[in-house]
Amino acid sequence: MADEELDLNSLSDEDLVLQMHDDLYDGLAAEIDEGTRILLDRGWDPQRVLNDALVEGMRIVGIDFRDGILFVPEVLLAANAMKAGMEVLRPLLAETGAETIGKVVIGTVKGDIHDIGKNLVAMMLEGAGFEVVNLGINTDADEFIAALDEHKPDILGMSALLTTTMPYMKVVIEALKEKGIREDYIVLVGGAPLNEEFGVAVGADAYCRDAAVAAETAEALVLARRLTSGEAP
Ligand code: B1M
Repeated sequence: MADEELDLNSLSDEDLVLQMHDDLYDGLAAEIDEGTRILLDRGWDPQRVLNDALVEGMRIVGIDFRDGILFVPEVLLAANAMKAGMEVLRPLLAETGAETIGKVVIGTVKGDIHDIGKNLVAMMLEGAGFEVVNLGINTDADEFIAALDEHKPDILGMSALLTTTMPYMKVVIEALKEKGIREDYIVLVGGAPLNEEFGVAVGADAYCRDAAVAAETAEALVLARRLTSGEAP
């Protein structure tokens, strides 16, 4: 096939990004790794590579998944390819000159195995100077609470990608209230089906639309809390 011979380096930036959307769709992890490196070598900002090549490619996959054109096995391959690109970007996105400004425990809630967005949030938080304890997927209230007890973070972050799993965030927050520890933590929630209203309804401190907003919000709320508690920022 002609595609197998394609030299990604010979493509213009625009064509390379379109090719990466195709490669992500086809679950070609090695090509995504290579394309990501080429764009970085050409001077692209890591955030631009992430948004234009990877997240946009995944958006296209999501549309065909919704419409029944792609199925779980194919989407898993696409997710795997996306992760290959994210691994190249990870050290750059998590690069920070700043000293540690706080700690975050984050996980995808019970019943939900989507982790790409949550992992991106974790990377951006690291980039903003947070130490991140990533609990992974399918995390229940007991696991969240055990991690809070163990790591004593400033922030609890929860991710959900399914309308069926997002209500579990309220279960976790209620469990924190029952234990009398809700106010010990800033609770941030995010995930594609959520919105501001939902964040308020479940009793979170903030809903974060994307990874960049999560990092900004985390920083702002931690600094605000330190100022009100009289701690030095
Ligand atoms: Co799933 N899936 N999936 N899936 N999947 C969606 C979410 C869906 C919208 C697809 C669709 O129909 N269009 C749909 C949900 C419908 C709904 O509930 N309304 C869906 C479905 C139905 C399912 C299954 C039920 C399918 C089935 O089995 N029949 C099943 C459920 C499995 C389960 O969890 N129990 C399932 C399975 C899967 C795969 C395993 C195949 C795979 C996941 C692989 C993985 O994550 N390792 C998968 C994928 C990849 C998707 C889509 C295509 C892409 C998700 C993604 O990674 N987006 C997705 C369609 C879509 O969202 N367009 C879909 C890219 C990522 C960068 O964005 O995750 O939104 P996102 O994260 C953003 C923000 O949301 C925010 O910041 C991130 C970065 O900017 N954010 C946070 C996220 N978490 C945050 C936490 C925070 C803050 C911000 O904390 C502070």
